[in-house]
Order: sequence, then C-alpha cells, then structure tokens
Amino acid sequence: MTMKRKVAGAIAGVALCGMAASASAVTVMGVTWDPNAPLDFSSQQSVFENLVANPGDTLTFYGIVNQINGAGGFTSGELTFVGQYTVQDVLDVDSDAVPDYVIFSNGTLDIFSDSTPDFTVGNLASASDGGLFLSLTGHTNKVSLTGDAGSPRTGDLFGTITNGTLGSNAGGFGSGLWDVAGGAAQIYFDTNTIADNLGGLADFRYTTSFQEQNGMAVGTAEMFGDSIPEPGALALLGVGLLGMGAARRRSKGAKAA
Ligand SMILES: [Ca+2]
Ligand SMILES: [Ca+2]
Ligand SMILES: [Ca+2]
Repeated sequence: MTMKRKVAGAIAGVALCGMAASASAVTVMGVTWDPNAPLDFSSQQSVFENLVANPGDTLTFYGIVNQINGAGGFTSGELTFVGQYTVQDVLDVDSDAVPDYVIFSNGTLDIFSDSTPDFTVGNLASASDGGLFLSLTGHTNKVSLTGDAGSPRTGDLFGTITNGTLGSNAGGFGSGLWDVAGGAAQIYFDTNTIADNLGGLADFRYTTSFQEQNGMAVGTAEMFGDSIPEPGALALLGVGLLGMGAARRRSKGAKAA
C-alpha cells in the first residue's frame, strides 16, 4: 500500500467514526437517547414525595421520567425512579416561625427501566421494578442562601419554601447535585461536568418544584448533565487519530528524505 493510500484510509476511518458518533443514538436497557443531541443531557420527570418537617426526617420520592433531551418516545416501556434524602437542617432565616429553607443530605436515587409499564401514583413498587438503569448518590455542594446569616452552607439538596408552611399547603423549589454510582448506563453518564463550589465535579444538576396536595408533595424535576457516546466508538476514534498521526509523521519523514 502506498503512503497516500494509508493516509487516505486513516482519514476515512476518522470520518466514519465521526459520523457514527454524531448520528448514533445509544440504547441501554431499552432506553434510547442521543448523547450528541443539543440538550444532552436533560430529562424532565414527575415527582411524588412524602411531607417532611424536622431534621432527621426521611424524604422518600418516586416518579416517572417524561422526557429525555426534550422529547418523549425514548422507551416502549417506562423509566421510573425511587430516591431518598435525610433532612439535615430546617432554617427560619427571618425568625417568623415559618421555615424558609430545608437542606437535605444522604441523597440516593435509583432509576429503573421497566419493559412492562405499570407506574401508579401511590404505589412505590411500581416505580422500582425493572432493571437498574442508573444509580446515583447525592453530591455535597456549597450554596449561599438569601437572608441566611449562616451561609454558605453545604448539602446535597437545597429546598426553598415559597408559600404556606411545611405540612400545610407548602410550595417551593429545590436544587442539588448527583454523582453516578452504578447501573447499566453508568459508563455513559459518569462525566464529571458540574462544579460543586467545593473544588469537585458532579455528574448531574437537579432542579425540582413542588406543591402539597392531599398529604403529598407533588411536582416536577429536571436533571441536567452530559452523556457520552459508546466508549467503544470513542476508543475507535482514538485509534483512528493515532493512525493518522503516525501516517503524517511517516509522510513528513519521506518528504525530508
Ligand atoms: Ca421564616
Ligand atoms: Ca414499573
Ligand atoms: Ca462522576
């Protein structure tokens, strides 16, 4: 094979890998998404939680993912989840006897891909059957809270109460960070792209809002991060680039001689 052909072959190899990466949706456990989509990675989900009021209380939440990267239709089954937090602090920063912030720690979140959809509100088991798609743990981050003399504070999730009082028609929002810890899709999501203000990097940013309804907190949540194409494709791309570099070096050497 001539040098020209070798170089052309290496470039074609890189081009093929590039095409495969940009056009390639990934499917894991029946869940399909495109790591190169403009919104990657983002998801939107419905969340249902018990009410909490005091430090030490356990918040259990569960629900169903409605959209990935801005669209539905990512599974013929269902993608559901169950998670927990412990209440670390309840803060009344303006001393009016009405809590303003709730800080959570010890976060866990398991996401399940279920090929036989059966999700039902009020039935935790319907959200935790199927295969373990992704397992996450809360990532401690540092946040300054408006009006809080003790700021900045650290925790996994920071909740702000915007109306009502805890346990009595409260509403609000929250934000926090997650680390990938396991599951079939682990290698696609452990990308360390979110700064935690403590010098570390998390995999997902989490935002949520809720209202109390009939003894439950009901709301929506979003997860934002970055996913990568199949690591095998990346390895191929690396081999292609190595090959191209070697061919270029040999080509330069030939010109010099
Ligand atoms: Ca208050
Ligand atoms: Ca299910
Ligand atoms: Ca990580």
